[in-house]
Amino acid sequence: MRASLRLALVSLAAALPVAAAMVATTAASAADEPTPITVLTSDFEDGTTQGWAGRASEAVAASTTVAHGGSGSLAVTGRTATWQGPSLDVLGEFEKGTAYTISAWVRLATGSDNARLSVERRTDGIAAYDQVVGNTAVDSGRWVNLTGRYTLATDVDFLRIYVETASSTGDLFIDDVTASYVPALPIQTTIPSIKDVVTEFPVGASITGAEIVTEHGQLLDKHFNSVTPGNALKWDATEPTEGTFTYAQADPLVAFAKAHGMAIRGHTLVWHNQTPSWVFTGADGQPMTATAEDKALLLERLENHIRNVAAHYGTDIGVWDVVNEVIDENQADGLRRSTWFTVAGLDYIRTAFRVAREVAPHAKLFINDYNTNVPAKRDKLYALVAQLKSEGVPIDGVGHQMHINVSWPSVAETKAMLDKFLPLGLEQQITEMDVSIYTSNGESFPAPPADRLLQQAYVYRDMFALFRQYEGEITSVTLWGLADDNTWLDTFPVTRKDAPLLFDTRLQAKSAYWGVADPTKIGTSTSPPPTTVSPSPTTPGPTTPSPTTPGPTIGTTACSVTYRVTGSWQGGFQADVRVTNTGTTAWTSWTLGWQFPAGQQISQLWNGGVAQSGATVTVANASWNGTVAPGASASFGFLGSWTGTNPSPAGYSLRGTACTVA
Ligand code: 9MR
Repeated sequence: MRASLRLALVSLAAALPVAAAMVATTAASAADEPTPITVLTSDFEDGTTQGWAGRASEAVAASTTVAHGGSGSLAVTGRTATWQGPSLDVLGEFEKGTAYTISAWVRLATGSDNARLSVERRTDGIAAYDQVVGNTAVDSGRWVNLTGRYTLATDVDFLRIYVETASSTGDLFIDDVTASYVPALPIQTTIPSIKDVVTEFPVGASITGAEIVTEHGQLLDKHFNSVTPGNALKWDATEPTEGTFTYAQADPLVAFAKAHGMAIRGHTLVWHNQTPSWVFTGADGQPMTATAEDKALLLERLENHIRNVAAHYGTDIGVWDVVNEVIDENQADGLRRSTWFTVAGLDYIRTAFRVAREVAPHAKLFINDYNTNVPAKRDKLYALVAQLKSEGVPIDGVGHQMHINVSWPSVAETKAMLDKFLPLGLEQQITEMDVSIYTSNGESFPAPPADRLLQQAYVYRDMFALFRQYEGEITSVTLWGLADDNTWLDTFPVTRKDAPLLFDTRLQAKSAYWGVADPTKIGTSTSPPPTTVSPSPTTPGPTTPSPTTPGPTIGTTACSVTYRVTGSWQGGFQADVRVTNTGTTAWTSWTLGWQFPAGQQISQLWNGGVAQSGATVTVANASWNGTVAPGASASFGFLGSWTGTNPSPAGYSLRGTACTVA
């Protein structure tokens, strides 16, 4: 470890409260998250630059002119471009697949501007820039905090975090920069896979690079059989400058989907957002207007874009959102006044479908929009689709985004939305479903309230029950994200933590998941909590065995145990335990006991209920992994603390019967 970085490893366990076991409806995961592990702290209190450098010729130096905390900060002077600023090598600190929270305090020497926090990464000399925190107003009068999350999703040989400004090149200061992460929990492998439960249509998730690595990739693979790259196929990602096509973001996502046999929805060929400004700039360098010349150039660019992007993926992409969000129900004709429309009229839509059909004749071509349940919007969309169809425009389906919340819309309104389009004989897909826990812009919860999570579970239950009645007509249902740790709703319509998906921020099943997988388990103790917190010895939780709990049906000596420490840090560790039924009779429940040899203490356990008294640990099955057939196994995992040494237990017993140690 370089001296310039001070690695502050915080014991997870020491800070963890031991709480009573909770059911899904009593608390939210965010509140239960363990203390993050800090991998980087730069406070500039020692009079050095602590490894920070400029990105070019600008100078960085320790300073006492201003400081956020203590008396030191880092001053950056001599900037000649907005992208110049302080940067730090984090190649040795950041691991692929781990979600880091990066925080930095920024202050200008004079004036005001916007500041950004980003990561530059390079692989084999090819650079890419990932924005962690977007434009944030900063000035010379106060310190402003930039905090964002970053997951490295590719192998790199260069990795630096940096701060830049949007328009000015004046001197600036940074201070108290930290990067930390919360260790991932293993995914629950014994709960039903959504894709096995819902068989009427593929069930998908929108993904970024962060969703295909480590535990996220495992969760995606376990539950979903379709994916939609959330941003990677949009125009700004695929053709940032005219005629230069890049697939660096999307290719790994498509490769992952193919390797795991998942369908891929291509999103999106034409949209008014995330489209570079050059697309709408005329040959004269001016913004395009409704002239014949500009229209011809715009349609030519559109055609060239679709030919390249759709051809690049060929038959790998079976569905394209050809046009996205083209409806504005407040217009008499129902058509959004985007630059696409004002320059090219309806011809941009006609051209897009025609070219997409030509380049990807195998693919189903969709028109996609939000709020399609709202009658006014629904009817305008219907009118447009009916018109396009009557003109012979090759349109195959209607995509309903379904960005909804816990109290809106009703099932009846959603049913009316689907029924409206049935006479057209087109496919329908739910393309971007999420269920916000918020019902107004004024709300903001530090952690998702229990009643909202319960409401959300019922919404997922009722909506999926509805969708499943449309087998053959609804041909795919996609959620806009994999888990609550990465959702666009954290910053829209205001910045606040939302929790709109089936899995919580630590990838554990929420009641919402059970709403889809098995509604009988919503809000009962059989529903695994978002984060399973171990019961304290004096407060038995729902999964802790009571003395009267009937024991497992065990034949002869019948178990073997694998105990594996999967991660260890100063004072803390994570372990996986697998207990295998080596006997001849199925168990209907199980209780595993052991002695910790060196004072280890369990602070949090998942996929089971734990009681610890001194060195003696007893773990009982959770409701969903009690049944273990001969030859099969049940697994659970835990976080614990240790001091001195951390040896594995010497032996295990299953309700009094010794197990072999594998
Ligand atoms: O999920 C996307 C988010 O990361 C982007 O910042 C945002 C910006 O336009 O777009 C989000 O995806 C949108 C999708 O492409 C179209 N329907 C609405 C989605 C949520 O905004």
